[in-house]
Amino acid sequence: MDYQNLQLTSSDGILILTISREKALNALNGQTMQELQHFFGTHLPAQAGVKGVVVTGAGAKAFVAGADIKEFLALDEDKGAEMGQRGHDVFFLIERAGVPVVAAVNGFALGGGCELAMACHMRIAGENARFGQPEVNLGIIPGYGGTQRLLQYIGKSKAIELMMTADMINAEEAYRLGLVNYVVPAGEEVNKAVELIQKIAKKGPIAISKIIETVNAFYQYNEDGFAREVKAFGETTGTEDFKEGAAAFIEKRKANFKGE
Ligand code: DAK
Repeated sequence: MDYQNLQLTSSDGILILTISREKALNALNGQTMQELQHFFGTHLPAQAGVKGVVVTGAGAKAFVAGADIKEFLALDEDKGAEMGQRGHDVFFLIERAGVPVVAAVNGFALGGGCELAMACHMRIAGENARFGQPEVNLGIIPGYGGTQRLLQYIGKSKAIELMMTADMINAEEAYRLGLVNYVVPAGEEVNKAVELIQKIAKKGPIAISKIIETVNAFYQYNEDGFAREVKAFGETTGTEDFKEGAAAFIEKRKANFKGE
């Protein structure tokens, strides 16, 4: 698929995915959602040796300012439900990716933009980042998983307040609440995200994918996360990576993981 609204670059096995609708503050229109679905559902799983993905927005002002409000007027109940289902499908694909996905939040992350950042495994905020779920201003509620993920990250009390008031919070507050992992000077978000992925890439890749799977077991599927952990732990002990990691420790050398 040729992407119109996504720019994809690659550096040392890390894919940088930039949502590129700068004039609309990178708002997620239907086309962009289709492209995200293709990237995370088809393109990424077909790539070998990818260490991780950084998701960011074009320009210095916005990560993503939400779903494209200008497309809303064409919605009726059926189209709205279809749009909602696609959004959930896409954001689940991101959350279930087998490699780390890090949001580099370079400005406004509002509504669907905040939800996109929350579907990523970690978030790096530039000092100018602003987060919020302002859907109530439009008479709707967060519809791309925000009602669930925001409270997972920051707790029910503050999540309800932010969703009901539509207030925006700045990067420092987002860090204090646990919504973002790091705050960096504006313009440094992608570099920090790459640095984080490079650090993770030195670990056993199967273990990393099992951590994603196990954490998701509880949060996404309402499964018994402890039972899933027992299963996934067993699976990691059966890998060559585990033998290599243990041998490297004993031999006082760096492990050379192969993802086997
Ligand atoms: N959609 C479309 N265009 C947008 C946009 C958006 N969300 N946000 C900004 N833009 C456009 C503006 O219209 C403007 O375009 P022109 O007028 O120049 O053509 C351009 O981007 C620059 O924006 P501003 O002129 O407004 O820039 P300011 O610096 O003055 O303000 C702002 C920046 C981010 C504070 C402001 O643009 C703003 O408040 N934007 C809207 C933020 C927002 O409310 N976001 C949440 C959208 S609701 C669903 C599931 C999920 C959702 C929907 C349905 N289903 C289950 C069906 C998600 C909903 C949302 O995300």
